[in-house]
Amino acid sequence: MKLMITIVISMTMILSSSCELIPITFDEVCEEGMRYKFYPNSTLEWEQARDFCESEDGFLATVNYRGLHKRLRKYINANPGLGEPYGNGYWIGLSDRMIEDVFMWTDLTELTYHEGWSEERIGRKTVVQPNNNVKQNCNGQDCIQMWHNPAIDGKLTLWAFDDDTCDVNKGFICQYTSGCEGVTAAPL
Ligand SMILES: [Ca+2]
Ligand SMILES: [Ca+2]
Repeated sequence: MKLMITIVISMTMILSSSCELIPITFDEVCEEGMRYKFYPNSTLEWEQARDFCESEDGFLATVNYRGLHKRLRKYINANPGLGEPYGNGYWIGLSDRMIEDVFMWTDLTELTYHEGWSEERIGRKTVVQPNNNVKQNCNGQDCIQMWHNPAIDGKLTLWAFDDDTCDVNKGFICQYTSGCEGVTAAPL
């Protein structure tokens, strides 16, 4: 039954709009020739997730432009199976592990999309990420997730960027350059 619902949802998304990501299975989507695969039930640390993606000839997802970020988060919100990843988020391939506050993707290119960071109001305070929080680990936070922020639960989750401790276990998104040949989404 669940499988049927998943298939129906996927088919609906294929037919609904050419502006949507193109799903392959419910947890894989194509965008601009790239394939993105979600691993919501993973319990890997950032480095383990990175190595896993590389062992599959991929890499931890590079989400370096607004249109891609928006489409990925819309896709997650539209698929119940993706909405509650282990550890409240998906690791992506961004970190400041080498130099504090210099955020780089796993291919060592720098972050150029800066609007993706989480910004939340808690009471009168606005908490802006990255905050390199040292509460849980004195070394701070150097690995980036697309965050299912529990503080804004109930609203449509933005899956905005947040730095977290690298040895936390959570879901992740791999990106692959193969598997989407011939699949074209509408331009942004
Ligand atoms: Ca940091
Ligand atoms: Ca943080």
